[in-house]
Amino acid sequence: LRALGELRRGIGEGALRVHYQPRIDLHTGRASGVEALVRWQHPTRGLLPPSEFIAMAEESGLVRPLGAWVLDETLKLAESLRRDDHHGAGLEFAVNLSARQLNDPGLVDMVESALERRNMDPALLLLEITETALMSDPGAAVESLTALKDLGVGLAVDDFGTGYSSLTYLKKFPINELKIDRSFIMGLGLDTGDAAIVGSCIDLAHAVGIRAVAEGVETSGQAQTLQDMGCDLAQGYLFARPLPEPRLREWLASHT
Ligand code: G
Ligand code: G
Ligand code: NA
Ligand code: MN
Repeated sequence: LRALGELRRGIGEGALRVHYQPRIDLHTGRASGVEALVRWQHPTRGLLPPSEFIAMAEESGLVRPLGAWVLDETLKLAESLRRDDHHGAGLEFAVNLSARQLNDPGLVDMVESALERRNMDPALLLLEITETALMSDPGAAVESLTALKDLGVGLAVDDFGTGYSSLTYLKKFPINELKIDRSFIMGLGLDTGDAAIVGSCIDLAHAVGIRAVAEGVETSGQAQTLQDMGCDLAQGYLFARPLPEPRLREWLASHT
C-alpha cells in the first residue's frame, strides 16, 4: 500500500522514464524501430524495471494514466526524431499494453487523441499485447483491437508461445505481428526443440500473412539462424539494450 502511494505520487511527479530498445530488420540489417519499455525512478530504490511495479499498477488501475503517459512520451519522441533529423523517418514505435488497458473502454479514444496530438502516422505505431491479455476478455479485446485497427494502428502478440496455446486469436483478432518469446530464442543452437518451435512460429506468422519478430537475441549465431529461417525482425542485447532517449539518439545516428 505504501508502494502504491509512492507509485501514484511518482507518476504525478514525473518519476517514470521510458527506455527504448531498437528493433532490427533482418532483411536489411537496419534499424526499423524501437520498443518503449517503462521504468520507475524510485526515490530510494533506484531505477526499477516493470516487473517491480506493473502488476501493482494493473491491479490498482494506475496502469491507465501510466499507459497514457508512456504512449504520449513515445509519440513525442517520434515527433521530435522526425523533426530533428532524417534518422526518425519511417521508424516504427512499439508500446506495450496490459490486459487492463485492453479492456478499458476509453483506450481507443486515448490512442486516437495521442496520435493526433503528436501528429503521428498511425501505421508507425504498434501496440504489443500478450496472449494472456488477449484471452482475459476476448469479447472486449476483439472490439478494442478492431477499433484500433480501424485507426490504422498495428498490433503485435507479445511473448508468443508462453500464454494460452489456443491459436484461435490469430483468426479472431486483426494481428500484424508475432513476437516470439525470448525463452525459445535462448535455445537456438543449443536445443533442437527450441529451433523447431522458433521455425514453426516464423512459418505460422508467414502462413497467415504477418511478420515474425524475435525477442531476446543475444548472439550472432542466433541472429544468423533467425535470418536463415526468414524471421523478419529482431531485438535483443546483441543489437542494443533498452536505452534512455539521449543514448537512443546516438545509437540511431550510427545505425540508420
Ligand atoms: O523493461 P523490461 O525489459 O524489464 O520489460 C518487461 C516487461 O514489462 C515487458 O515485456 C512488458 O510486457 C512490460 N512493460 C514494459 N513497459 C511497459 C509499459 O509501458 N506498459 C505495460 N503495460 N507493460 C510494460
Ligand atoms: O515486452 P517484453 O516482456 O518482451 O519486454 C522485453 C524484456 O526483455 C525487457 O525487460 C527487456 O529489458 C528484456 N530484454 C530485451 N532484450 C533482451 C535480451 O537480449 N536478453 C534478455 N535476457 N532480456 C532482454
Ligand atoms: Na510485453
Ligand atoms: Mn514487448
